[in-house]
Amino acid sequence: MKVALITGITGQDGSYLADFLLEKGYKVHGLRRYSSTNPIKNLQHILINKKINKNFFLHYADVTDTDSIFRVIKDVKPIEIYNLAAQSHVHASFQVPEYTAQVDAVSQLRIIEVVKQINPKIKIYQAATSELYGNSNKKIQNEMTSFAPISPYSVAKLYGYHISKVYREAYGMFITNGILFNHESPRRGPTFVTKKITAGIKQIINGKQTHIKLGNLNSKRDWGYAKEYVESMWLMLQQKKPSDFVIATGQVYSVRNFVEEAFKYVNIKIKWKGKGLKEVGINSKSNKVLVKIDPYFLRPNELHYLKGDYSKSKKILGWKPKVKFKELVKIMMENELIE
Ligand code: NAP
Ligand code: F7E
Repeated sequence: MKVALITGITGQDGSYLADFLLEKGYKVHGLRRYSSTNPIKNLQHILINKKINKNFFLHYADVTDTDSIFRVIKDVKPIEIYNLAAQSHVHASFQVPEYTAQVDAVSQLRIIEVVKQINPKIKIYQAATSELYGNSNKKIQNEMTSFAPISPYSVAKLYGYHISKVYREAYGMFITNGILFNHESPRRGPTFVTKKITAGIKQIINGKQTHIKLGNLNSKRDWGYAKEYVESMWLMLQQKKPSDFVIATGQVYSVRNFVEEAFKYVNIKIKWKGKGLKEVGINSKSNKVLVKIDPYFLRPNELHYLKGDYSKSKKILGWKPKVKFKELVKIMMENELIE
């Protein structure tokens, strides 16, 4: 039986990847932190399912703690490691930059070094990110586009990306960087903009909140569906040679578009009024203000536009996105309203 180890298993991607690998017949091990506030929310469905939970194991460890990483890798003997653990919030990385560097940069080195010592044949997936591109002057970004990170998060991830390449080239280790563009789902953390919008709409409908406070409505992202992005991680580790791959939809929508589409799901048409910090989103029928701008959510440095070219992944991995923007919003809203 194949054995995989997932760091960040309690997060959005880690939990979908666990589902995917269990379905493929893997024995799945994951790291959980003592300090997690809600460590098993995304894993509850696995833990209660007797058919699959016999192949599922959680271990207390932290990617900033070398001894715990060494112990788990030595005990578990994985053939594949998916390093998804991160302080993954870009805005938060401006508030905890040093901590972000420890978790998002140095931890990848830590894992690679431990693997090199225990069994350098273990394949490693590193969660790189479209944030590496920063405000690129290219209209569409691919594996050849140069990086220009603009946040402590993306600078830390740039280290993770390069150190993976260094060990790949210097020691022939199988380490692949997945350059994934934004991907969302009902399991997205509550402080990321898509989940904040869908959860906010539910609160408004239930009369528990009057409006949603947001930051920059005009930034544009290439948003895909997390559940289908995790398959690409696995595909990357099944190749003969390690490489780096962009995973994206090739379509771009703004935060404003997301707000409009999500409200449309509950039959509310949003009209916009005012400018800058005074701009508001209004229910076009009742004239109630449903969206306000709060400067707290503006970033010291904003990444304005991302659009990914996934043609290399399509050609080599045979991967392409199925769920596009409108379907993604529908999946998230549908789930929000039944939760
Ligand atoms: P997420 O939901 O924020 O999950 C992050 C995971 O990392 C959680 O399981 C968290 O555990 C764990 N973690 C944080 N610090 C840790 C530590 N010190 N030791 C061990 N585990 C730790 O992130 P995601 O959206 O699933 O993303 C997965 C990975 O892909 C991340 O590396 C992210 O940076 C990267 N990425 C994400 C996107 C995206 O759009 N989602 C795009 C590109 C790249 P707790 O539950 O204990 O907090
Ligand atoms: O912001 C704007 C915000 O925090 C998206 C992470 O998974 O994807 C994610 O990073 C956009 C930004 O995601 C709010 O300014 C407006 O322009 O949902 P987000 P992100 O920063 O793109 C990349 C690829 C990763 O690698 C990261 O790990 O939305 N925005 N108003 C807001 N964003 C938030 N969070 N909250 C707001 O109120």
